[in-house]
Amino acid sequence: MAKRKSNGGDVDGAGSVLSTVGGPSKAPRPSRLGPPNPIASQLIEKVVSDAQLAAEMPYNTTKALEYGDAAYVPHEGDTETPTSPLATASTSTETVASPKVGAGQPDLGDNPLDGPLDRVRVDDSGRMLTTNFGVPVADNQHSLKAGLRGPTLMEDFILREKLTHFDHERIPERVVHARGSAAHGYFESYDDLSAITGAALFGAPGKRTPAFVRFSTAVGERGSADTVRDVRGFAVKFYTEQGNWDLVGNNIPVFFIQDAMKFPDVVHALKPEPHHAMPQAQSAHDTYWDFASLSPEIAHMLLWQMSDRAIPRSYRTMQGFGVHTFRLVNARGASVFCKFHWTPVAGTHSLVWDEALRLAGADPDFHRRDLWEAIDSGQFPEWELGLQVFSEAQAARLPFDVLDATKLVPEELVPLRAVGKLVLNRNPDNFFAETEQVAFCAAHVVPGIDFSNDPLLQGRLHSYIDTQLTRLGGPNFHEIAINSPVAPIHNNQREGFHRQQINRGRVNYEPNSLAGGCPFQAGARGFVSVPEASQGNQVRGKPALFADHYSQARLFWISQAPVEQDHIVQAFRFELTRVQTPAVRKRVLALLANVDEVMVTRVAASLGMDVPAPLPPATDRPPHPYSPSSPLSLLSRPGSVGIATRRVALLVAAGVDGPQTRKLYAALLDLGAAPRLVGEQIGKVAASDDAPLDVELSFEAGPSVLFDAVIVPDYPDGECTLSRDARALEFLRLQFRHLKPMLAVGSGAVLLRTAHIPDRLPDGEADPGVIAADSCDLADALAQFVAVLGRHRVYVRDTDPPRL
Ligand code: HDE
Repeated sequence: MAKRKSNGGDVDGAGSVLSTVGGPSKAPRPSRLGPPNPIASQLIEKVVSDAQLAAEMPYNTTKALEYGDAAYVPHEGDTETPTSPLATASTSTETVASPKVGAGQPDLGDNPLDGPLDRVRVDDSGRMLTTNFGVPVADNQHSLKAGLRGPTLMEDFILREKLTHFDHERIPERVVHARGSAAHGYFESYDDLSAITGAALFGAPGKRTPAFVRFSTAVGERGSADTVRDVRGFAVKFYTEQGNWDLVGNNIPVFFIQDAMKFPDVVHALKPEPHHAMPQAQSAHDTYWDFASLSPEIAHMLLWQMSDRAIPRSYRTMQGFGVHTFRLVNARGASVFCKFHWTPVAGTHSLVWDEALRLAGADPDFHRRDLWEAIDSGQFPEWELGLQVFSEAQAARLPFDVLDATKLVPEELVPLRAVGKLVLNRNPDNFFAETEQVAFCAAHVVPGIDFSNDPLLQGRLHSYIDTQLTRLGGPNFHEIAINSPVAPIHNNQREGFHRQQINRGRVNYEPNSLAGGCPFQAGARGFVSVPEASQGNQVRGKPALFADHYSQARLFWISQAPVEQDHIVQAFRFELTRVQTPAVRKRVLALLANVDEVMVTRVAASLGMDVPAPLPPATDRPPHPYSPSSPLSLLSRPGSVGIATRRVALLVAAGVDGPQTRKLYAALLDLGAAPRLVGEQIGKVAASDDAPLDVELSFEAGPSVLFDAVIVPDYPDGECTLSRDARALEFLRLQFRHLKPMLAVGSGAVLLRTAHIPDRLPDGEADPGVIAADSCDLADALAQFVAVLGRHRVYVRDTDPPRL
């Protein structure tokens, strides 16, 4: 080895420090590498500290713990701290700073991608237009041409960049749940649940965890209407300090099928028929009912799907369910089963089917708009999280298998425990960046939460990441801002399309000594799967209890209020009338014949058919005789927000009582409702006083279905021109038909009479939702109106066929 001294400094091994290949048998420690040079000094520091760090780990101290009994106890990886930050740097030049590379040297252990979304929020105020690479754009109106009338030039990199980006603006839509809307918010824990779960978000009373929630329909394409009959997705992403937990649930607590193997089949059957791509976002077609009637495990889901649950008034008035049985695990590794329930503070409310159909045309964005408007006006939607917690021994005593996703656990058998609330308090800044690019995954759980063996859930654990690889273009979708956790991410995964993280250092494997063992395995501090014993031979099949397809379908039916039962029968009538193949219709009736005799008789009669012989059941076991379960009725949860966010139309035309209209308008606003003046066209109408009213919405732009209730104020002259406008009369008739509260003040009642609105129910009783007030008892009438509106709809008015 060459040894040279110069200016008294030791340069032994300097050449090896300068080289990236080979070196002496003993780590070199020169004090300089030639003429004084700060970077070279750092290179020495880097090489020396690097060698020291590696030497700290003479062997893999935890290797033996990977085997045999020791493997049952997760162990933490061995780790050493470097003597200099440069030891783990990629380069000795990392301290060279610039406006692009920044300071260069990170805080050790830091990953700025975990930071709040502020890091990617962009605002253009006061800024010049630029290309994607920051070049200011002088002219955004014209392409570059050879002369004013000449051909466009290939050289126009600005035009090409703009068009190319535009050409690729779309990404594939979700294969299911393509249509959705989302919002930010937080989850607040009521208690310390550490006795049953190690999940940190439940760690203390008052603890808040950021959340992002996406609601969706399941079947329709991205541009389909919100109000179609369908199960709704209720997907919650909790950004916890232990990583992201995605509770990817639905607004119905049971599912169509029992095994992941059948998911592509049920979705294919539900989606538009493949030959002509119709119908859009509808289950009312042959292929769905063909599949359904050959898959009797669907019976329970069918009842929910045909109920008003499948046409919610708002995302804010839906329950949410985790559907599967999950496990909660405490720090000692003890686990219990758990079902998750979200209960809306605003109550559970639904549309009327005819209203839902019309809304699909009048406002396909009805639910998206509703969520946005409520949040943007500060009326933050809230849900309470309830847990049904039960032991394995309790589960074994239930009359069904808790691993079967077509069954629910009646609240009478295992009560709900309220453990926290979810509040949505911020709309997204950008639909695509947040709502479209958010990627939920049923497999994303945190320590303290684990899966059960539900064979539907087990299949989901695969699909969600897999689908994002195509939808979001590669394996780095976790770096998309909305998806990245607030918990630190540190691992040895590298590269792939669209990688943003710039990983420092040369180590991308574990075990290592060259990065002091980092990132080291977390051991007991990490996610540890419940040590559940598995036994049995390999088999494709289902447990015997899964074969009871009808007991809980019947439980749902007998738990419904009469009006809810009517709606179920009418929904079957609608769907099966649209089916074209008689044999399919008949088979559905044969399936329903196993659920309830009265129901199937009514459905058959509504189709002009006889009740066929029931489908042969898949088990000899007699059906379980459940008692009705009141929480299964939508009407059991009226909510506690009064008329907040309810949309109320005040029908105004020339001659309307101005002071009274203004008073009503203000009173509704004070109660949190959203009143609008609706008339023949926008613009001023002369009121009874000197102050004209400004119409906010016309009958054609704001038809009846957009409103929860209507008020016709007084027309002091007794003459209201709206009585000659068919649109106004239709408005009132549809309000009536859709069971909405109607208040007519003074001679406003004339308009109701012209529209033939009955103020009596068929049995002769007064309709509580058709309220006539003389101006003198306006306060009482308004109070009655508000009370009825607070209960959502006037279900006692409901008749089949409708009276108007
Ligand atoms: Fe999904 N589901 N699913 N699902 N699911 C998807 O993931 C899948 C199931 C649910 O707002 C997809 O990112 C399989 C049950 C919601 O982004 C996909 C099976 C429940 C959302 C997928 C199921 C759900 C999805 C499509 C049976 C209620 C929307 C795009 C084994 C508990 C999440 C995507 C959002 C989305 C697969 C069954 C709810 C393809 C294979 C049961 C709310 O991965």
